Amino acid sequence: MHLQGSLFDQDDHARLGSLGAIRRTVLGDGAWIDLLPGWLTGADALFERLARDVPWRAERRRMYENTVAVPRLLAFYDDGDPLPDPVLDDARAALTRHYADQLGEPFVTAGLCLYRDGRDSVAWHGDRIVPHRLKGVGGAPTGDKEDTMVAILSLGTPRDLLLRPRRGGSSLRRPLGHGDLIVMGGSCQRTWEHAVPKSVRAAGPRISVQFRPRGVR
Ligand SMILES: O=C(O)CCC(=O)C(=O)O
Repeated sequence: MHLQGSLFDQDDHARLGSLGAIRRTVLGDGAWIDLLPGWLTGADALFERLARDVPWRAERRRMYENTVAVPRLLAFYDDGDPLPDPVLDDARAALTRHYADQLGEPFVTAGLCLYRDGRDSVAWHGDRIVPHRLKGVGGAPTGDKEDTMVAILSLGTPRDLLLRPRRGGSSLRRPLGHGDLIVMGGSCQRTWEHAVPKSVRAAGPRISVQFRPRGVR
């Protein structure tokens, strides 16, 4: 795996910028995304450290009659687990502070994906809200009404994140890498889907770090 670093970010020390410059795009159906290109400087050096130090797992998943390899490597840090780099603790804390009023709860978990090259990908999906979170008053499920946020910090080679409305319609594309931040909010996980498609062009490695509130996977 070889990362072609960014010419504009030669910093070895990972540093977060201000979230004040983040820009919102309203997608419709109650969904929105916030984008902040280059939130983290020193992102390539952090990529190298995480690629080397994180205990990456290859997973297999059942698909109909077969078990197939999940086309990316994964690591998951649950609530309370020490994160693999202190700047990720800072990022999670900064996101929790910035979105406190809108989210009303902290970002707690960190899921990491390593896309080794253009053959690695993630298929169309919305993140799941686990059942214990879906109990409304009297135990009634409220899952179809629940809004949440998922914040993704991208490191390494930019890859396209696609978003499309579940009810049909065209998709939009955001290339994300080298320290870019995207936050998906409102109804985005239930009224829209997202994916990182395979790339036919040669693509270098990318790591995404997804921060989520409790009970969102
Ligand atoms: O890598 C990304 O930017 C997206 C990851 C993702 O959607 C997921 O792991 O659920």
